[in-house]
Amino acid sequence: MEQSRIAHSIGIALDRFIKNNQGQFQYASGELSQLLRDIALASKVVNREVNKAGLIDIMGALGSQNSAGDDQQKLDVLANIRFTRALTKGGEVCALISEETESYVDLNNKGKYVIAIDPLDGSSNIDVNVSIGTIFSIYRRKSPEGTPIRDEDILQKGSEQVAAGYILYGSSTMLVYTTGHGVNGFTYEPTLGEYFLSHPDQKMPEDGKIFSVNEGPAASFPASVEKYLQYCKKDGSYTARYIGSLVADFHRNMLKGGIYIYPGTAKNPQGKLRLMYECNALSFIAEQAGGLASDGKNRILDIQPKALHQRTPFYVGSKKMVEKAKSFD
Ligand code: AHM
Ligand code: MG
Repeated sequence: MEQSRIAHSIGIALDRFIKNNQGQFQYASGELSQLLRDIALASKVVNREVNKAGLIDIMGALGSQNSAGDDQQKLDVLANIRFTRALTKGGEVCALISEETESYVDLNNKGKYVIAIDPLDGSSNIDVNVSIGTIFSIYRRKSPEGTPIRDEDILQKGSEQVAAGYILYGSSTMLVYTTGHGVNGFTYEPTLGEYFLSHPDQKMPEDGKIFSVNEGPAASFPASVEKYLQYCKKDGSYTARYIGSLVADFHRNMLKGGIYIYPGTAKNPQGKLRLMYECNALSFIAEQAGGLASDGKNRILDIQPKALHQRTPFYVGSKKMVEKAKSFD
């Protein structure tokens, strides 16, 4: 009792929170905790670079190099380098799946964990000073440590995640994660360089009034999505909010109650979003917060991935809204 009161005290630093809650994890050996700390550390570096984005651009335009003498890189590539470096040094991860690399990257054969990451999501917003995010899913490898990575280690269902989270680089920077025992959100304090618990045991409102859909390609949406959108617009009681950064749209809907939909379209019949490093993590978090995530028919977490960069239609958010959207099928 006392332990859980301390563990959930608003204002507790992320490191201490991870340590206090380590015992909740079935295989508690400290490695998952270290892995979460590695991600948090890399996210601070990325946050610093995101905050300097405009300046980097100016310097980039002058053809300058950074302090290490490297040519200036695009932020999403840079973020991939930062996370890969942190996870390589940490040693807990055997294989890394990233939006930025065609096939998975072998990190450390002895590592127990596999990570799928979108290092910087929201590419259309990176250059225009609008919120962007990092999304990550963590799995335990299935093959014995020290042996070569197998497909079964990489292509795991979302229901097998042992932890997942996101970092939102917004008006403030937040790290939100779950290890399957609820969802906790931490806000970054830049002058102290530390995340502090600000949103303990987050719950998504059961119902909501926000729908987040890019209706540009609506002419090729499935009829069921069209009907649901008409339903949302029927009496003016719903409101549309769409940032175009999945993490930011998801985060707002989790706090306020809402639904995010990216259905199949003529351009992307399977939707635009990637199952392994965009949808699975947010689906795990949504369910842990009392929400739902579906491809319109099936639970996202039950989909068996067949390829690293597989796409899926994505409906995520407040339970009643996702159920309602599915009911038009
Ligand atoms: P990205 O991985 O290239 O950044 O694409 C993913 C992003 C999501 O963050 C966002 O929800 C979606 O693409 C927006 O797509 P659109 O511009 O088609 O509305
Ligand atoms: Mg992405």
